[in-house]
Amino acid sequence: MADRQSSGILAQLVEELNSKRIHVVDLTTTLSPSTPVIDLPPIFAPSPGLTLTEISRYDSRGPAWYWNVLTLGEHTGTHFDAPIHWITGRDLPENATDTIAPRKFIGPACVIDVTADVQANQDFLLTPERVQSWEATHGRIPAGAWVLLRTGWSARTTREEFLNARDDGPHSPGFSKACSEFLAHERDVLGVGVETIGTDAGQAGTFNPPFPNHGTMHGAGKFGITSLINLDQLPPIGAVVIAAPLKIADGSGSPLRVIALAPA
Ligand code: 23J
Ligand code: MN
Repeated sequence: MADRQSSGILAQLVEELNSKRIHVVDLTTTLSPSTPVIDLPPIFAPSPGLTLTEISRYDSRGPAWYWNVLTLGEHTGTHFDAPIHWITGRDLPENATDTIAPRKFIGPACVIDVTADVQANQDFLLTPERVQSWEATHGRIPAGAWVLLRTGWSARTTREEFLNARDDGPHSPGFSKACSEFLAHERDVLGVGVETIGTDAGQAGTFNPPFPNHGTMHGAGKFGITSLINLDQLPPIGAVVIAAPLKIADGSGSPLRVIALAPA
């Protein structure tokens, strides 16, 4: 009976997908050799973008098959940040791409729209107060939710616009340290997802401490997802995100396909 009921829920899910009452939103950018990677100060080692090398393409190297070799940094394009990525998460249990419990790859989405704020200020930081005013309208962020920061940044399609570097470094929105602490500790989120190249603001290298969202989230065993698109196709609550990184042994993250199930 229990089996019947649970398979009934899943059969209903398939039916809702078939009838388009639930639609599948692709939150992933296309991964290509021109996908931008984060531009750290030159004193730090850079992460390489994607190189695709052909093995064969229906030719003498393989007459009936086409395939490539990928070379890329783990943190390229739409990608997942595991807790082990940051020094604050280095000793946590189940902190790498191969050891995170797969249950954590599925969670409800809370989408916070700050597009107008970011239009006025490219360095906009989400604050706990702003999250609480969102909660006053949409309800409390449940434990195990993804908080997706909708900034409109994915409309910036050239590398220059997307990285938005000036003489004093990159400028893009993110989270205040207090906000990351609030989401990790007061709300117990799965993590945060952003449209920008990293889960910290462009200027976060100059913050004290530097990169506070990485330090806070990963120190609390939480995740990050970057370079999301199509967040404007999600409701503030009610969508479910599926985000499973590659099972790289001791991996700090990976490119992935991020899918949302959204009510039509
Ligand atoms: C390394 C150092 C700083 C940052 C990052 C990586 C990322 O954003 C990343 O992709 O995790 S801010
Ligand atoms: Mn990353």
